[in-house]
Amino acid sequence: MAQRFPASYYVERLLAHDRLGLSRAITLIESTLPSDRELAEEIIQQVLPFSGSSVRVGITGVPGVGKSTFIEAFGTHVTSDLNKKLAVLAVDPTSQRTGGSILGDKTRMENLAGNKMAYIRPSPAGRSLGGVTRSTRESIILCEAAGFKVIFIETVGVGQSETAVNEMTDFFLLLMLAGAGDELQGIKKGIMEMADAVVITKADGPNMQKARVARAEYQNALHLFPHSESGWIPKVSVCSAVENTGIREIWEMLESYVSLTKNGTYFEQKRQRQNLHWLHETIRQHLLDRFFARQDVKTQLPELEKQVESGQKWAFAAAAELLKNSE
Ligand SMILES: Nc1nc2c(ncn2[C@@H]2O[C@H](COP(=O)(O)OP(=O)(O)OP(=O)(O)O)[C@@H](O)[C@H]2O)c(=O)[nH]1
Ligand SMILES: [Mg+2]
Repeated sequence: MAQRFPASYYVERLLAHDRLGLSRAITLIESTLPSDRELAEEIIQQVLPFSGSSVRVGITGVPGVGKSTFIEAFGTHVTSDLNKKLAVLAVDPTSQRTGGSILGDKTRMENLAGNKMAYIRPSPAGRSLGGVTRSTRESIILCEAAGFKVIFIETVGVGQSETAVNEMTDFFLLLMLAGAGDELQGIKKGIMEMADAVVITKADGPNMQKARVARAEYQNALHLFPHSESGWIPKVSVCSAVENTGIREIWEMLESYVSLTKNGTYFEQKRQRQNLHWLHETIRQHLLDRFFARQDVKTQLPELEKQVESGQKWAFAAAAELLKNSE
């Protein structure tokens, strides 16, 4: 088993903004061992009062859209031009690529990876979506306690992980390609609806014109969605991470969102709602895990599944049969 320290060690190191301490604390919260969980929860509880003061930004888009290159350029702007400490985390439950997509392509983030103002942490490998989201959610708190003022959470735009990332961030950025075909490139309407901004990537060279057209199209598409109670109207921007154009404007947009929502109560209320979401989500997940781990469920379920499939038994009756034992 990996080396463990008393809770006070992690708390002190985090509050001293020590990177090694942060890495060790994240490794601990990624563990599923019951003794580690207890220690992890104690640490999080203690640093909670020192968390919350960052801007949490979700970044998503289909594979190849340019997320890593964008994070490198955008992150360099945040750390080098704005002098803000940045943490980059990921929710990537599918990732088997050398322990996570972020480090897998370290070459695309060369600058950030070697930057003292930036901290990059890949998604824990080989875990379920529920496991990865819990770790990332807790890592946000640890990074904030360790003095990070901006947090990017990257995810791949292909499934449920966007919803989870949307539930842990203040601002949600969707990266899109221009002219890569309709159907919004397999991005589901629900994901578009979550976006606070759509960023059209690779707006350089021969792509420039297409990017401008796409911008107008997406702006129209976003207008059709119901307006958010925040009063924010989702924006579309274009950028080139390679030529470093449009990057500064995206940060300015983010700042105008933050000042708009902090001007009233929306910013804080959204975070409170998210906390409640994680409370309920954790309870739901725990009950589900316990239910499916039960011996009687494990033995009876396969047989009931067959009967339901063949029409011998009614689905609700079969479910009731299993559930009545837990009441
Ligand atoms: N011309 C141009 N190419 C870009 C730009 N950004 C990224 N690319 C290229 O697009 C390809 C994919 O970029 P990545 O940053 O790896 O994309 P990704 O979304 O992280 O991809 P996955 O990690 O596979 O999901 C690479 O070949 C990049 O060099 C850009 O601004 N302009
Ligand atoms: Mg990538």
